[in-house]
Amino acid sequence: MTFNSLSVVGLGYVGLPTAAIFAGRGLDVLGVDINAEIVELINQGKVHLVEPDLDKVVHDAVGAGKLRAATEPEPADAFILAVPTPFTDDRKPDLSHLQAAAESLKGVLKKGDLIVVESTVPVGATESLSARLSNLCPGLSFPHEAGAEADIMIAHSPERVLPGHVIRELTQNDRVIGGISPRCGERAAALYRLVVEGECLLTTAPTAELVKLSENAYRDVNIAFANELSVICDRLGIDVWEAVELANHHPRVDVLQPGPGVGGHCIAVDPWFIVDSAPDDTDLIRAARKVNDAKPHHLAGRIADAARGLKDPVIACLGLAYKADIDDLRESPAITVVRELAGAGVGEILAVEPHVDALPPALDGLDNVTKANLEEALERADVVVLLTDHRVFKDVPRKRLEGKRVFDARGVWR
Ligand code: SAJ
Repeated sequence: MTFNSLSVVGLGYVGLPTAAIFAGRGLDVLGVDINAEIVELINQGKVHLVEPDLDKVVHDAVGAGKLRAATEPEPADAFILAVPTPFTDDRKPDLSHLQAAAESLKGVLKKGDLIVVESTVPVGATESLSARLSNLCPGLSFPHEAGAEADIMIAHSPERVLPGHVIRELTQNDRVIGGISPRCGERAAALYRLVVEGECLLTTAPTAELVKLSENAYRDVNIAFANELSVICDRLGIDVWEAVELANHHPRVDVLQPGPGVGGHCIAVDPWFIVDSAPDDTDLIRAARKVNDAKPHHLAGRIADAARGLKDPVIACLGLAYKADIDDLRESPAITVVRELAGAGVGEILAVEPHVDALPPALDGLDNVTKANLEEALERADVVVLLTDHRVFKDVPRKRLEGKRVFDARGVWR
């Protein structure tokens, strides 16, 4: 059976491009989001996110009549759930958005439908979702009980796209697909093969869940190594960038880049889902989180020490986004650095972030922090801190930094 219609629930960084790409392949796609403003914008062919090429893909799909958005789901052959799965204050997975998204399908599901969970989830969550839905839909059978005979098929296929490269990676990356039963996996693979040029790799739902978490924990551990090295280098008076570059000439060494810390809603969050599932067996993963979370404090401390030696210093902090050339401020270490500097009360802080219009709530209302443009900040600053390696900052002529105290947390002005 082919797929004619698809519904994507959650129109964020992953859901919106996914919806638009399937629509571009000819499926009738409904994007569902609880935010009516986002829905209205998309129906006008516009987007609410900064992601290269996304605006064109969405504009074309809406213009061709293949992509619509609504606040409530409608019947479809397949449903992709791509809603946030953050953690709670005590670092436990918060599955409330995912559960609400799944439950919103109860009135529209019919025999033969496929549901794919793309959101990152702890091991076991996809099967639990099947059990929850089964309680809500007594007329239908679900795969955690009925296996291959189930009316509804459910699989986990974690998104793996890199913000900033989403459109390309959505089609080119290999895709891990874990069905609750093998039939569920096959059905989900048939859906993704419509758009994915990479391989579709079939496994069980719990394995797919752990694979996704492991990918991000692996990266976190490796970034933690680089960040720990940078703290050691600060103590020993060695240029960490040069040390990393030289070490990477070894054929079996590939140290990642140190930075102000690790941000975003994935790498700074997902390792905790593994820790939560196996608290006694996750010393390394936990230590990496600790090292990466400590990095903004280390950096803020060094900047504050330098600023204390100056009279009424102006400190320009370049970048609030968690990484280059995007507008995403979630879990951003840059914001932690600015906040801590503000708390230290060592001078006036000018925060520069060309990708957002206003200061985020974490900084808004602090009386020694204002948003500034790059030109003004460079003009007035005694101390310049590069926190995010946006292209526009990399291009700052080195002459503009002369006579100022510079903290380059990304190593781009060397
Ligand atoms: N970072 C460093 N040094 C590095 C690399 C990254 O400090 O050498 C920092 C970045 O500045 C940023 C953070 O780490 O603050 C994370 O950035 P990232 O580019 O490594 O990853 P994300 O969070 O944007 O996207 C990750 C990706 N996962 C992996 O590369 C294993 C992506 O493929 C996932 O789809 C995404 O998480 C997700 O949604 O889970």
